[in-house]
Amino acid sequence: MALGGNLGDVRVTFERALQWLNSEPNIAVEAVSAFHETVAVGIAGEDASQPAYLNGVARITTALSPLDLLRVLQQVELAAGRDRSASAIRWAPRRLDLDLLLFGDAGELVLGHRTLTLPHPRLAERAFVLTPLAELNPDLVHPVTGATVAQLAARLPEH
Ligand code: A4P
Ligand code: MG
Repeated sequence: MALGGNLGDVRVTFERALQWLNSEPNIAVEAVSAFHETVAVGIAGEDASQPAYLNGVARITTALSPLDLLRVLQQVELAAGRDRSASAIRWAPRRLDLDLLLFGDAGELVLGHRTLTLPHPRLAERAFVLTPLAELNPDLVHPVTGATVAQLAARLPEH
């Protein structure tokens, strides 16, 4: 799971979100990366006019289906005060964004559902996700590209 946010005290929001998830009966938070400050990425690339983001990733064990887990993540986003009416503006600043990156014991699930795409469609190109993911699980294989997380992170363009 990816955590992102660029409004409010994001570190506190992340800690609360992780506590909330861990208190759910069917969810255990197993590992959490460091949180990194990152330049906002907009539709046309990096966008320094938006507040900087804090990003991290967490590994979760769950008995829930992917869609049920997504529903819980969306409840936590709302509880964190994310204003979904503002999300008519794509990639608007937000207090908390929780995305599913990979699912399955080896991250192997491939899913193209109306409300959930796995692996996350932009995982392979995003430094703000790959860098913390490579901290936790460098050897996970992206089931569509066949590359490991460490390989994908190494392929990112230099800034
Ligand atoms: N959805 C489909 N697949 C997934 C998935 N694997 N995980 C659907 C989570 N959701 C998934 O997401 C829109 C819809 O995507 C959901 O209703 C769900 O059914 P959203 O969270 O409501 O909206 P969003 O996050 O604004 O859109 P999107 O397209 O998910 O944006 P991204 O790709 O998450 O990008 N820059 C930096 N530095 N750090 C960031 O974290 N994040 C974004 C948002 C842009 N720039 C950033 C960052
Ligand atoms: Mg999202």
